[in-house]
Amino acid sequence: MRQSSLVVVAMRLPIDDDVARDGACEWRRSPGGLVNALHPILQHTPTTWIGWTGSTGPAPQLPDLDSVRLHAVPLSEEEFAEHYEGFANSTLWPLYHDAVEQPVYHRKWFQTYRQVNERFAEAADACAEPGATVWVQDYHLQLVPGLLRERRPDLRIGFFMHVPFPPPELFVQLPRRAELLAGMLGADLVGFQREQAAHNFAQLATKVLGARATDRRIELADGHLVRIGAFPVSIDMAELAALAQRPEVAARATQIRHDLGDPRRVILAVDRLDYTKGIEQRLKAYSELIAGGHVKVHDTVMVQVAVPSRERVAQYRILRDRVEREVGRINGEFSRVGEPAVHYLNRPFDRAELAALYRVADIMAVTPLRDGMNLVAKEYVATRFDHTGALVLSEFAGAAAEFDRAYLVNPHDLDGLKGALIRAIEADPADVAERMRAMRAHLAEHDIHAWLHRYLTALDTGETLVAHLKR
Ligand code: ADQ
Repeated sequence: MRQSSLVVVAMRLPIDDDVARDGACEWRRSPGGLVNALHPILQHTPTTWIGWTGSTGPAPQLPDLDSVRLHAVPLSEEEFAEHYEGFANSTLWPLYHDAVEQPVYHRKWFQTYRQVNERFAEAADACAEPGATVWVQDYHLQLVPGLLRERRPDLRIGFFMHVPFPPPELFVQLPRRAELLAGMLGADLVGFQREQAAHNFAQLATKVLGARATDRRIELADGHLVRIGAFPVSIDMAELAALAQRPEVAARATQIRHDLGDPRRVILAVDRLDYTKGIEQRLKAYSELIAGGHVKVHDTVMVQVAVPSRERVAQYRILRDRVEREVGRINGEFSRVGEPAVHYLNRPFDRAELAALYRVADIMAVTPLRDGMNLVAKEYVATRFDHTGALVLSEFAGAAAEFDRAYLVNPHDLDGLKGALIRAIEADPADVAERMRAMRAHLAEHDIHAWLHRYLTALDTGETLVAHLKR
């Protein structure tokens, strides 16, 4: 086994897997994410990425990816059902998103969750050289920092939560709440998307474990000190901006607009098909705008991209049926021949096609009911190099803490949602440009390279790791 001085531990390996069981399009798999940002480190630091391929059965031997060593962790069919679809995505995911769907509790699922977390911790132990830095990602692997610290007190361990971390009133529902908190507290640094999440975590450490905690640090009974804080994740703005400016992407954008009937305005939404994303509320708001005569189908069209996700989980199948029924209802009621009111696209696209779509969007509607960050909002801003385009953004997306110049909205308030869409549709172009400029300036300063630098600096990995990073 080759040992590395930096080990990233994430549920998924950073590879595109066409046969992925859940059909999900998660950030970990997007080629422009964390792996690219790690690039400047890789020439100097042997790095291993530990994760699952997306297929059940024995783990394959994988070739290095851009000099990152890939270490696949196997999952059996039963583990996939009980850890990934079960405890991670039917218990923790809904609970962490304000319980917008009822979390499901099964004792057996937690046992399997722990078993899979143990396997990831064993793999990290095997791949980490003495004194290495291990960076664990997200809610699928919350027990790994604790399990790993027991085995390897010599390691520097970071944990980052990509999804929201809920207020104590919700978290305390969890039957195994103390174990889950203690698992995260095995890390030296626990990072969240928003300050509020760090605050919730500190309160829980006090309430459930009796630790001494502030919003910056938690001191455990055994003297172990854990630093906590907000590290809002980001995207590679420069890369996406460059892609959006390519002539073939511009040509494709013109073609898409033409295919849409050259409408005066295009409203775009791009989501994983998930009940946290507020897709139904958004469609309803749009249909009420048509019904109320605020928008006319031939001059304002809506494009809803919704990539299938976690399709074997019942709540996701039910959502898909409901969304498709609503799209059918709206189109049945308001479309004219050759002029659908809603263009509904239910499949993944490559980055260039996505960039072309963002270029077409005069209004981008990002209105999740709750979201850790929401990278789509940042991707849209990255592609609007000419400072056009209005972003309608939910207050409940992590991105809202950074984009206070977006048209912010409470997506639970249907009239408020309609009002924000109308404000964005009717906005003065000078106001739109001024808002977009401010958001782009923020994003340029806070891109994925800055995120990585801030996190690794806070984790105190030593000069050798951060010295080579782009800022
Ligand atoms: P997700 O819930 O998956 O991520 P999000 O942040 O919006 O949500 O990222 C979705 C990604 O998928 C984006 O990069 C987007 O471009 C891509 N995508 C969407 N539709 C696509 C399509 N049709 N084809 C191809 N790609 C598509 C979780 C948390 C978020 C948090 C991220 C990162 O739920 O809150 O922002 O992790 O931390």
